Amino acid sequence: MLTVYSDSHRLQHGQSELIDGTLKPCFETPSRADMVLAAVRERELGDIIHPRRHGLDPILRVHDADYARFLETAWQRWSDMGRDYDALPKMWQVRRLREAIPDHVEGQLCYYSMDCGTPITAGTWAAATAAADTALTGADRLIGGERAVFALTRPPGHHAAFDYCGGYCFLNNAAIAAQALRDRGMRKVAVLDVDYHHGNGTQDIFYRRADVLFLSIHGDPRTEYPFFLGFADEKGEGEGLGYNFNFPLSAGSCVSTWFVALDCALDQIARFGAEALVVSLGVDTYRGDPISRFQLDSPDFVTLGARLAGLKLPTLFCLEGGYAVGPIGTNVVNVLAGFEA
Ligand code: SP5
Ligand code: ZN
Repeated sequence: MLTVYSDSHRLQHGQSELIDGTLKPCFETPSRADMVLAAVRERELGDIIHPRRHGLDPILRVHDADYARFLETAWQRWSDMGRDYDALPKMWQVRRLREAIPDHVEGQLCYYSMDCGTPITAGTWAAATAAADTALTGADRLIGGERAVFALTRPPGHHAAFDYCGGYCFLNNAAIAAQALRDRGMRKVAVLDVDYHHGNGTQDIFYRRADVLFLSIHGDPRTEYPFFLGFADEKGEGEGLGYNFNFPLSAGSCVSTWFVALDCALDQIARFGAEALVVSLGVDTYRGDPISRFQLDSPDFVTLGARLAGLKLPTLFCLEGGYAVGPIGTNVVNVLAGFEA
């Protein structure tokens, strides 16, 4: 399988995130992508290519232009205030506060984010756009006839919505690629999100659309991040009604429960008549993940890959979460190798 990879991911290297009430070193680190790339090489998965630049247009197909401009300028405006440390928001626009977009960078940081775990740094925009280009180059190759491509995207994307960042995500790589596939002739595209956390951003982007089916298997938001979205009764709106499927599973759910949900999701993708599949591939479902509570073991990821291959669709894998850094490469490449077996 072809891999698309850019060293520019290193430009996103946050210091800390607020977790369990204290500032802790970021879980989402450059070493994650290094480990995945090393496993791709070691297992001889296939060629590794660099992304081509695609510019802003395909990003603005799924993201708000003012949000993108904020991301692009935030660090400069923050450092113009004399700050030489990461930008993190410190409050949110909750009920009955004004909805107007603040002018000041500090207010905008609060307006355009959903949590306090997603630091904006000097390299955030360069890294995030390189990840989008990585996914877009993967989409190019699918259009060119490739059966499957692995976009080694970092920072991840699935929590980034139309106009906000969060959950270590800035630009929604999988959604940008799914839209590019639509724009280049694929009539129906399915996005399957197997990350431990609900793909709230991708759901937000496609919630009113019938041409992109979104499905997510994740820890139940009653107890798990992102808490405010990912419930089973979110089925889409307007034309999109019936084209959004959430499979929330209790934290601690066993492997067989997880695969039952996967089978339900795969059935829906087949019924939909998808012409291409984008997989938001998080491996934080691993039993040893430090911030998640499912129990998949490394060999289970081979099974996951094999089941996905059963759909017989052109498939783009975009890397999302997975924070057990030691085994992350094995777990990701197990999915890809299982797909190809
Ligand atoms: C892409 C992705 O996987 N983003 C995940 C963002 C999750 N951020 C909040 C995690 C909160 C975990 N709380 C459990 C702490 C265990 N001590
Ligand atoms: Zn996750």
